[in-house]
Amino acid sequence: MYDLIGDIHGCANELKGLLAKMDYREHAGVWRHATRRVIFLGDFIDRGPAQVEVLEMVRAMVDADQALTVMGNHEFNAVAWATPVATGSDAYLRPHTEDNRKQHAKFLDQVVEDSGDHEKWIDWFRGLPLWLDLPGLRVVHACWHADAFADLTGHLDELHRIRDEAAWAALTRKGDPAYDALETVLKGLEIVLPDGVEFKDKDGKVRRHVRTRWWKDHPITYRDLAIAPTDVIPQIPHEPAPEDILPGYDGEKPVFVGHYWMRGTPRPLSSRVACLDYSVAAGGKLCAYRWDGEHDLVDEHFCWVDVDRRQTATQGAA
Ligand SMILES: [Mn+2]
Repeated sequence: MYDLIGDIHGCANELKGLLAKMDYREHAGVWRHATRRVIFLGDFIDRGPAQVEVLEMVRAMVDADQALTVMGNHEFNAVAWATPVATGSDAYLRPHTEDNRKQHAKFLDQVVEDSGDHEKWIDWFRGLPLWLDLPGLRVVHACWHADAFADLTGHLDELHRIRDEAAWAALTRKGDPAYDALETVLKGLEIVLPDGVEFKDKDGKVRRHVRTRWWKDHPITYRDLAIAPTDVIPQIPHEPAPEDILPGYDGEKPVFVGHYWMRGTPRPLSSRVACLDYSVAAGGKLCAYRWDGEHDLVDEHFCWVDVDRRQTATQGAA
């Protein structure tokens, strides 16, 4: 059976604490459990103090057949940042703007940009699958969306890994259907707000799209669907959203996601959907779900550790 672990973002001490709490033990650099394996939900890097250590722990478990993983949007962006648009070009699939560098700066510092280690980890990120459809459960970083998967399939191999350079170019090209599909799967489903409705995000940028609670059933209003800061929610109308706007979730198997910066006490989003990202790099929790084969998810199978504030502060200052 599997223990699923949400977004880690460089919080290595919390990862060790969570694995130990679930009775995993380290032998010769590999964390193992007598009878269980881990599935990681992606977003290993950016923000936190010990990103390379997290990567080493995760990769050692994957290489020793003790864990599976999917790609997070931060690993996708890291590859695009490090990949020139053409050989010898100084333009990259993810433009080297000040904002993009700022988001990625801690990783680039910790791994040392353009070092052999940087190249090694980028190569490893390239081989991570976008989703896993396993007997009894499903795993994806942000949104399980059959139409988006169909738009991506031509760019992926049979294990849902991004196939080649041409595929990376298509997935980072705005306007390409595969770009939108990738955004949905790794960053979440966004919808256009009704005519005339807009809001300012935390950076003061005017937004006409909002992230959605894609797992909700119809009928539902725009406000109930929106994932937005508390002060923004009142600006989003209680107007019914069009019926075809959400994929819905067929509920055939439970699906596990990360990505959504949840707060509070971990519990399922619905009987078949659980988010395991509880904002560890922003002072929250590192969260797992101990899956025993059940079809309906239960509160009691969540397991978490609180952020190690003392260690984060010390390493953050270093
Ligand atoms: Mn994410």
